[in-house]
Amino acid sequence: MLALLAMSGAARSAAPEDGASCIALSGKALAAHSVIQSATYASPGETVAGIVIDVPFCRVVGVSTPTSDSHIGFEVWLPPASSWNGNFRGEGSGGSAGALSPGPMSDALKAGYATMSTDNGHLTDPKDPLGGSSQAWAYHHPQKKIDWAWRALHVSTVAAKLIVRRFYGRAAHKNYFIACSAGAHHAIMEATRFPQDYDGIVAGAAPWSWTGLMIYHTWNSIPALKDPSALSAESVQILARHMIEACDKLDGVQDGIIADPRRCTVDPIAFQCSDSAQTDCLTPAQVAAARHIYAGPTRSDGKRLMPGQVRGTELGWVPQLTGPHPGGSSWDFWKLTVFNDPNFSNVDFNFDQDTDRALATRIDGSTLPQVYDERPNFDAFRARGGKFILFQGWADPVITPLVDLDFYNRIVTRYGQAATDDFLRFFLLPGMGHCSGGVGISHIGAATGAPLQDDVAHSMLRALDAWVQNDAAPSMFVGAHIDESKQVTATRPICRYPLEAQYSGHGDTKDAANFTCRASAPLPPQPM
Ligand SMILES: [Ca+2]
Repeated sequence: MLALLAMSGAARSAAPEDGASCIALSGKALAAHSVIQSATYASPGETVAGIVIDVPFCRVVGVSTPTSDSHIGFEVWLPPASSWNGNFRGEGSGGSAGALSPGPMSDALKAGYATMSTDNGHLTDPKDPLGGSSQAWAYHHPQKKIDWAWRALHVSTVAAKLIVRRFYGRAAHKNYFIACSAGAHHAIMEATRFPQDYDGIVAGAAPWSWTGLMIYHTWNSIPALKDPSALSAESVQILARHMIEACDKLDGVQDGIIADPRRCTVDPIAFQCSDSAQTDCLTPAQVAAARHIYAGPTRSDGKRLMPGQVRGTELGWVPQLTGPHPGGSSWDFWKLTVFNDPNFSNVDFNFDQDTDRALATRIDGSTLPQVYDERPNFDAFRARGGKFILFQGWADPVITPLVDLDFYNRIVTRYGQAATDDFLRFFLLPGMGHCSGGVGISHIGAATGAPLQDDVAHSMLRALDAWVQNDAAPSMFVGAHIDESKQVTATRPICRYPLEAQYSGHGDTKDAANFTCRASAPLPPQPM
């Protein structure tokens, strides 16, 4: 019955052979322990995975089981041969990534791509209070941990590319992967471990050291776990307002945005209440919490485990770092993924002993960092002509921009600036939050939001395609701030790091035309 319905839909909206070749995929086994569970033709107007689709396509649902403990779900959406642009695009997911990404897949489909996303080896339990951060699925399941860390995206990609070949009778001309946050972690895994999988990648807020990110989230959540008054909606508003007042003009433009927060080194002690100041100020516990979060996780011998958070991110701290289970994915990571100890609580995390214990933990014979962390080794990816656009919001309250910057600097150390520019370029967006949003400048495609225009000057996706296909590397994009009523209130160049957008000194500071990408002035000494 399902097949008949699918056939009738196909007959209405695409060549009959598309529907027939779609349904013929159903039940087919693929290499690498992958099988197609169903293949049905979807018609315009149908709701698929909660999204109303306005183009016809072949919806392929598959599963990969590279180990007996694995169950990696994935979907591949294939436009009719007549409207296929000849290319393939994988779409990443966020959080602990137990879900497909139908929204981005729908966007890829509309742009003519064959597209895929994977659940990374588990489905988020809708009843779990931690939602997408829960890791009950990982408890005593080492192979599922490996699936999540790097294997699921690879096997899903291999299977999806085989499905593309079967449906269209040929491989995609180019293969791209688009992601942010946890999906960007997977993107780096692909480029460094499986460089043949993708020709080009756009990835943002990329936690290259997942273990470091978990330590960082745990560290940042300690102050409010120990004293809920240390972070409140009111206190972070006071702190954020004072930081903006102190640092807004350091970038030459008074616009409410701290363009490069490394220039903002104010000690929050300046905003502590005193005999003469009793309002619009912070308690000693609130000052201590802010200092702790800016400093970043540090061992008792002074060794830094991860870069700290930057100033200008404070408004996003409360949802991330307060409540009964703060710290995002890190809440379940130690007890269920690493220590297999459901009684472990992050409030007891010892940044000396527990860090050592965690980093020495083995998963199927490999250490935790060997499974979860990446190294800046893009040798094979760049040798085969791979291109990588990395982006990060300067006001990301979830993943400190300094961790992407650290990774980028390691890549430049390995290859040199010129050789790095040939295969990987880094774009930092002033005032943008986690993958999108915030007070600043964004909207250059992918997770950052729809670009002002769908061309290489405005869209990272268009630019990636031009870089891969024509070797035209992107130097800058024109980004925007778009307000709640969807009005563009400012435009600004988003420059290839290490360049930054500098105001010419003349004309409207809300107009990108009055800025140019230039080398930045030396930074002040960084605090702590
Ligand atoms: Ca400013």
